[in-house]
Amino acid sequence: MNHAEMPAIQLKDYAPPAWLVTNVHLDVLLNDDNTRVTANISFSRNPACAPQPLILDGDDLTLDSIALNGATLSAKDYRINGGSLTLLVTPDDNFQLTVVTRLKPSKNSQLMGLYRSSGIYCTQCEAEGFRRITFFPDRPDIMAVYTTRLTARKSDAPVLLSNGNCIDHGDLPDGWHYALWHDPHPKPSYLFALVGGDLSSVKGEFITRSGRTVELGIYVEKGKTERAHYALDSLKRSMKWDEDAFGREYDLDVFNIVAVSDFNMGAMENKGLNIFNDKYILASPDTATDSDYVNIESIIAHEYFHNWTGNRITCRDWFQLCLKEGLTVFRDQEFTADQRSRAVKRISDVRILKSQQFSEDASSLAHPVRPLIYREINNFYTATVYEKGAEIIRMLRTLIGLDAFARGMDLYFTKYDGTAATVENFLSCFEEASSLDLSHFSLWYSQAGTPRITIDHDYDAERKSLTIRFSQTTPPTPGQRIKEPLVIPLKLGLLNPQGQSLTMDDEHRAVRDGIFVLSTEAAELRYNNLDGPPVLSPLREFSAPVILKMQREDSEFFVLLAHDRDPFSRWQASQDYATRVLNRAISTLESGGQPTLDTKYAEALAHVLEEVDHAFIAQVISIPSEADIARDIGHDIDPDMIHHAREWLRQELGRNLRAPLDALFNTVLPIKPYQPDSQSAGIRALRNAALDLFVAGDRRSGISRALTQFHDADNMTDRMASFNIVSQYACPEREQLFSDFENMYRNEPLIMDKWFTAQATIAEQDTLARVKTLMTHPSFSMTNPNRLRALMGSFVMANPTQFHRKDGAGYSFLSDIIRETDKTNAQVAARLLGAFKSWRTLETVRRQAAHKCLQDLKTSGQFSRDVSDILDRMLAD
Ligand code: B3K
Ligand code: ZN
Repeated sequence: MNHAEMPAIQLKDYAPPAWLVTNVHLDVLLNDDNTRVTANISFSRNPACAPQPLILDGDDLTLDSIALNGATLSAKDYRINGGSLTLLVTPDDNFQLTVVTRLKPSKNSQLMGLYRSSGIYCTQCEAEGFRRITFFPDRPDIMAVYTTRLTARKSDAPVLLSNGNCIDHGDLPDGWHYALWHDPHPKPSYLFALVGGDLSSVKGEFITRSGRTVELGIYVEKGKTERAHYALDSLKRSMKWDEDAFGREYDLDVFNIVAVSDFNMGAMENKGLNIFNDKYILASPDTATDSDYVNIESIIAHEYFHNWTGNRITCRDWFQLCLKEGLTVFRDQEFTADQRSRAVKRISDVRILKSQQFSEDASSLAHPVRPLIYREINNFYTATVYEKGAEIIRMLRTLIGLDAFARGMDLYFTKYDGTAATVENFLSCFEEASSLDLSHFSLWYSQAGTPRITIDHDYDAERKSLTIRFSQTTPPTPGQRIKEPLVIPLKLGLLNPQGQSLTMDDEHRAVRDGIFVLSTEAAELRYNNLDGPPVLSPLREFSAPVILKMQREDSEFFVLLAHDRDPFSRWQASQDYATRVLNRAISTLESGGQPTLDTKYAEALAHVLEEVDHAFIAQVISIPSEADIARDIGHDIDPDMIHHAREWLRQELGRNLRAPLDALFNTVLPIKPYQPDSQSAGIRALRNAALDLFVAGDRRSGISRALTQFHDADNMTDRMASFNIVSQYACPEREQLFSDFENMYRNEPLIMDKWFTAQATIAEQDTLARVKTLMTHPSFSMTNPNRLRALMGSFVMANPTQFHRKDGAGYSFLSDIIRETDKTNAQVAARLLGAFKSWRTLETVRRQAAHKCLQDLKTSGQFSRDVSDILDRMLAD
């Protein structure tokens, strides 16, 4: 496909549907490759629209029959054309259509619609998968009540689940059985789901605040129930939190979650029947790391929170995707902050935002949080829609205050419950609650790109006054050359050089509760009666998703790192200083010199190591990633040089911090028997971040310490951390370690994924060959998305020196993978292709190689809409 063949869908063309659906009755006979779906769909004319023919969506369907009010239609009564079915007879204002389709779930490798994963029938309908089950007006503003009857052989699928409540079930002759599910809440087709299979479950219950009992079930592959308890516990905590924090109660008698092993993304919020990638359900201390636990907890919460923000109030059209995703990410971030450490959560969210969203905003794939145009909607489930979408909600709360924000949310839930809403609907609730005009603020939804804020400050010793000048500019992005100033809330602080907080008013009292709102291209603040030049803390809590440019002395970073009262700013100071050191080192290395490290940095870190919030310290001593450094440089990037400089800094820090690190292992934080709580996880995070530096500083004794940890560990976190550290070094013990690991875990696919990833991310010349060999490993499969992401995904996304090999071999490898994967799973192929998105920022040789590779790919054949769309956007001028 190319641009010309892919119609552009534009927000400005939105029109309400001429036909509405009130009820859908589905009768699904699950029978492997002869599955039959009978859909009885009740239509009614939308009185608000001019009469129009009925057009239904369909994708890759075999139509058995179609009947209007019970009378079978003949071929001349309808037309099937590409992806649609048009009814050629004019129906009454209310009518019923009966559509019978045949499906082959085992042959469905796209993992959209109804498919079979390890023998389990399951569905994925968001965004446009329902049309792969039956012909239907597959758009989110059509909300209907669904009743689903599932029939299967009992031996094949003893468990039969769908949305809503189970209202009947029973046995049928010849070993068959059925279950009837009814979901009373009108919903869009993308939230439909069914599951059939031989699954085990853990069950629980939750009593809502109004006293209703909800039956909870987590369904997993047989023999894995022991690993589903944490997911169940996370679900209960999520349900309670949504009642306490947002006043939202669950609304059905059951809530089920099913884990499957072939899944295109993390999880899906189908009404009352969430379907998950098993990676985000299964956990035990022996099989999952602390970060796996954190992910499980937050994804369970995210999908559960969608019940209100997404399901009861859904999106009018797919342009409004951020309405449910940005808001729900914000809600799950707040949940985790309340369950664990707020500061550490903010730091890790900002790390993700910068690494994924800022890089997207700076790339040829940049787009607004609410795009104006798309060709393939699956390509817009992006960090911009999700993470920047969440930042907009956070800024909104900062701007209008906690109380008005809570009132606005309540209004939104009351006014728009049961509807398919828009960003405008959402913002109007906050305008009403705060009496503020949010029209300028709403530009955050339509303007792409990361704003640059420049801050200059001058201290006038004679007048004892400080002037701070702010200016903002947003660089052009594809399709948007001209940018307007945005409304940017900046949480500011002033400290004296001894690190004490200065609380004082600016001349015009423009700063309220520490927040200055920059809404013009440039602005100025003045503080008087200052005895000396203060240190400015410019963006506490990362109050806006911006890139800051500011002239600062090295000493200012050390003051902030040691004393700022906002832990996020302390962490940011550590990262900014490290970035400065790395940039200087790169210049020195480029001119053939040998960099040296100012010992003040190690001294500052040594002080931090004496503190008590271990998870926070772990974040401070983890220096910026190679991708972070590349983003900071922004152009003519040489990944080898960045790698070299970063290795140098890790070695220097490891050497300079040897004594405190040693003390930390031996006396301050000795290994204790495993405990799962978040404080113990913080200790593990710190010990392992410390181990990483220690090994960098002293390879011989470090590796032996890491190997001991690997073999002695009583939990997966410590085992995996030591494994990942040793994998980075071409030491004699490494291959033995790889094979020990393989022998321990060869029957555990999710753990083998970690093994694939560790090997795919080695920064050595022969890694590409290693990856190719691993593709033939018995644990690998080209059709399982988790395996693909673990091996190829990690190589192309998380191994900058080897993917961007100067000879272009990494690029041709990815092209080959795309060509092959696109035939079976277009969504996964398009995601992998995203690894090229920053190709324009590379130095000339690599840039030309990447460009040529993309051009060759484009001309080499027909691709899915998903891949063609990404290719076209990456190559557009
Ligand atoms: N809503 C789903 C994502 C669907 C992706 C479709 N390509 C999961 C989530 O965001 O909660
Ligand atoms: Zn979501």
